[in-house]
Amino acid sequence: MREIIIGGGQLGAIQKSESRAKVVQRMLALLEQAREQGCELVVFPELALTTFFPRWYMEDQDEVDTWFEREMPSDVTRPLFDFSREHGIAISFGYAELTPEGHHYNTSILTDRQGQIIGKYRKVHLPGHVEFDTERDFQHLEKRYFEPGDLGFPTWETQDTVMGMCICNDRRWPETYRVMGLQGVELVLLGYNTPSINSQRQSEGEEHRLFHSQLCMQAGAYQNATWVVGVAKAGIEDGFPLMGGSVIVDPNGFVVAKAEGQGDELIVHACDMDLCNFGKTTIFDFARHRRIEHYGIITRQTGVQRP
Ligand code: CDT
Repeated sequence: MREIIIGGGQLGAIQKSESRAKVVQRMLALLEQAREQGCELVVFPELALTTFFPRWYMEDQDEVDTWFEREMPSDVTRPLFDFSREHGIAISFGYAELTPEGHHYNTSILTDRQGQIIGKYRKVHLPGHVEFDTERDFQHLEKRYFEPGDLGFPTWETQDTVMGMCICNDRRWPETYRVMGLQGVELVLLGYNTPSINSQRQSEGEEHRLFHSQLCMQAGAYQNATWVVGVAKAGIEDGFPLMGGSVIVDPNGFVVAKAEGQGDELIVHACDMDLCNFGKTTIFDFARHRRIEHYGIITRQTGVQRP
């Protein structure tokens, strides 16, 4: 048995006016709960340190850059890394990254149990749009503020487990999980900020959105025989609702832990990484069963070409 006690640190709403320092205090409170429950790894949401700023249209790049982190750890986030080291709890969380070369990414990092960053992922599937869209009930400007990630979907061996990360919209794409699956991933960590309503189709409400979110994570877990930990930033941010629904999904696709509310909430499960072995050596033994001679279109072609 290779057990890791994993916490999903769902965050409730973060208002536009709220400081990073205050959010870090909330994350530390969740980490303290996680410590009491014996967690060895805690996963936080996408863009965990601030409100979901891509809902706000901005033209001034200096203003945009105020939402980005130029270093990690920074003075304000260092207490998270200190807590990780002092208590032997690895952490993963998302933030907006501004590199020294001036690139903007929607990023997640993973530490080891000594608080050292051992993995970085930059979001590949950026949803939304570039310009202000008058047809939408609210904006989703990730394509304006971020560049697509340039690191692919790497995996890392840590805590005797192959781990990978993806971010929010990535969870809807089977390619995300399969690229990591082909590197033997046993634990996929992901955070999200998902509006409770579709800005282009009001009839698509929260129940519908929660269903799609969970459907994707359960499918990704089952089809790659991997654990998936999906963690929301939820609640109403300056009048705009984000859904909750944080889950831990086992390698059979079953949900084994689920958040109940839309506030700060820790979900916990003792995850045995050896549960991945059966699927990986039978129905999803890729080496024996995949037929790559028929999959070329997946990397040759982006959009649909009808017959
Ligand atoms: N943050 C993020 O990626 N949210 C998207 C919303 C899609 S609608 C533009 C998601 O897939 O949940």
